[in-house]
Amino acid sequence: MAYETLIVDIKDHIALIRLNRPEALNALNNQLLTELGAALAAADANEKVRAIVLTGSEKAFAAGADIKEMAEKSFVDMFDADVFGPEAEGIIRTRKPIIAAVSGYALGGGCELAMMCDFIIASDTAKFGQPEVNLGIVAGIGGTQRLTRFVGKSKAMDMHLTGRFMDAEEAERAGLVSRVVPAKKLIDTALEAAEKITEKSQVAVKVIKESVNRSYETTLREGLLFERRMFHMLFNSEDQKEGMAAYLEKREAQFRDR
Ligand code: DAK
Repeated sequence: MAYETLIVDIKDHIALIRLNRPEALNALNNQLLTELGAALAAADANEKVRAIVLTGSEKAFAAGADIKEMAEKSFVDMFDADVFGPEAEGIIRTRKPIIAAVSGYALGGGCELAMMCDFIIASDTAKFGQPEVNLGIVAGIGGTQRLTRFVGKSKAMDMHLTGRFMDAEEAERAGLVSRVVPAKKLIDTALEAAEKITEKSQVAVKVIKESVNRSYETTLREGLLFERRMFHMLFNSEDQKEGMAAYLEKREAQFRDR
């Protein structure tokens, strides 16, 4: 499928999806979110793809929801169309791992989009923020919920109430991003991380993604039970037998995703 707001490149089991609205610092308009949903669904359905890297430009991962598109909308317009509801659901429904490679601004919906991915690798130029308060609104695609879980109440309140930006170093310290690398190495680092994932058993990879995400959805007791049952279940996979045999025989495992 041809996209106008994305550049999609599939190579060696990795789908690299680049947001591409440079004239608006990759602001998330309806078209971009619809195309992103379609690209993620296509990557999820493509047997060749085992991991996804989502990125923007050097200046901006995404500077938020498109203010020009939203400015004149009424409550009923937003509510009736359930703006961003189905799009966000589509992103988090993706079963393959998504790494956000963030350079420059990740603001408002851009920060929320990065947080919907499975982990974030940031360049040293990255700036995260939830500046919706400056527009007289609140975050609407998970910012008050996800940022609070990533960085705790105090920092989340600070970010949402003052609208200040967090640089990459602070974001790493606070646990929002998994690593920070020089801007020039961002895409290579994200692709290397994705490649590592592609070498694993894809059965285990999917179970791990579901299990970690379960920690956000349930009590600790239920989450521990879910994890333990998943662990038990994987002993029914060929990849578990192969992974353990390879370890004992001191050789590389040859996973078959079975
Ligand atoms: N929307 C539309 N256009 C944007 C944009 C945005 N969010 N951000 C930047 N642009 C456009 C600028 O208007 C400018 O276009 P022209 O004026 O040249 O036509 C172009 O990108 C370059 O931007 P600047 O000239 O401003 O570049 P600077 O380097 O000077 O500044 C900046 C970069 C990122 C600091 C600045 O552009 C900025 O403050 N941008 C706005 C950031 C922001 O407030 N983001 C939060 C948006 S609100 C909802 C769910 C979620 C949301 C809403 C509803 N529902 C469930 C209903 C989310 C809301 C948001 O994300």
